[in-house]
Amino acid sequence: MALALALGRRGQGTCWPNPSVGCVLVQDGRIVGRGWTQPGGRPHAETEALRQAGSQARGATAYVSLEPCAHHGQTPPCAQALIEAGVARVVSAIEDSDPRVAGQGFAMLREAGIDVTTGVLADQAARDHAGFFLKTEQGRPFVTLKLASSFDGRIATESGHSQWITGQTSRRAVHAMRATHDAVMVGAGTARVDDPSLTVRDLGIERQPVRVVVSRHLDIPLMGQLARTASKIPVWLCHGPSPDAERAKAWEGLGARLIPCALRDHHIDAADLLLQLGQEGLTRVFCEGGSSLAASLLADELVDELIGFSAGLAIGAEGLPAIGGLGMDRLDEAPRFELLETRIIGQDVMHRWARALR
Ligand code: AOF
Ligand code: ZN
Repeated sequence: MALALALGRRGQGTCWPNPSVGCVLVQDGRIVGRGWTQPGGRPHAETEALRQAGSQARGATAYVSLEPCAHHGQTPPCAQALIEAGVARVVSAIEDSDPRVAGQGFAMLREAGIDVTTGVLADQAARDHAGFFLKTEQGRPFVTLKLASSFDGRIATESGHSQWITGQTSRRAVHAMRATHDAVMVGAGTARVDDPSLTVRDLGIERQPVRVVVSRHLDIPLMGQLARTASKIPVWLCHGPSPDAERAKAWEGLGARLIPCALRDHHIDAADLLLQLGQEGLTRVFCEGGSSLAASLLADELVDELIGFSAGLAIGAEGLPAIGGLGMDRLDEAPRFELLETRIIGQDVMHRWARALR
């Protein structure tokens, strides 16, 4: 199962709107098939593993990191494929939250006389599939907020100079993290000041994450990196009601998708923003600031994982803080996180935190 989970994680960032599942087929203590969900979400993991195993699947045990599906989608159900291949036993990590499956995959297998065990390494599976579960259960994707800052939590000097606070090794690690998400998201301020391309570079990946920019007025330069590459790598612009018509037209002409979102207190409502992204099929979003977008996500407790890269320099109080105002009086109102991991990366410290459940 640990191997099935690891195989499943290979597809993270490439399978949305589907979960990234892994499957291992074992016959007499020997692995006869391995598979994971393919780019775009199909074929499913089981199909891949069964294809590899061929006739050796008969009598084998299938380890699957999610309940095998029971519905007729664009392909016949995986539960049926496992039955037809003559698999003797299915070990699954966790039930599927998709209402078309939810327990029915297990039921189909049991009815066919297959021995079914579930709940194996369920905690890890819940974490790996968190984006898919959030999307099916709450309608929003999993949100990772990554902030690279000075020792004193600043992301730029007063004049906006920010390149570079963290080192090259950290920036490379960030590219690898981007690749495990369906989309990379920034606020309009960051898009204007940094002119980022928000792509994954130098890692040999084929499928780029969607680039999401949140801008109430669509106030994003039409001459920058995002505009230049919008016809090749998706750019989605999340904007408020009645944006500037000319800019909207220009961006659509460049190939960007426009996604209207609701406002709250004159800003794009973070909760609605994420619901819109969930509706579009995203399961995992990697937000890289800036400080206002980070603050609105944190204020609404919509950050599931927080990743900090802290560098050994001090910028001081005039610098731009990593996180904008949260307007709280007491510490018990502060969003809390639990430490998952710390790592030294080059000269920087990477720290990863999970949203604490209250
Ligand atoms: C599996 N194995 O590898 C994955 C599963 O649109 P479809 O027909 O591809 O079905 C998508 C649903 O299948 C998705 O919502 C989830 O319930 C399940 N994903 N199931 O047996 C897999 N990726
Ligand atoms: Zn399936």
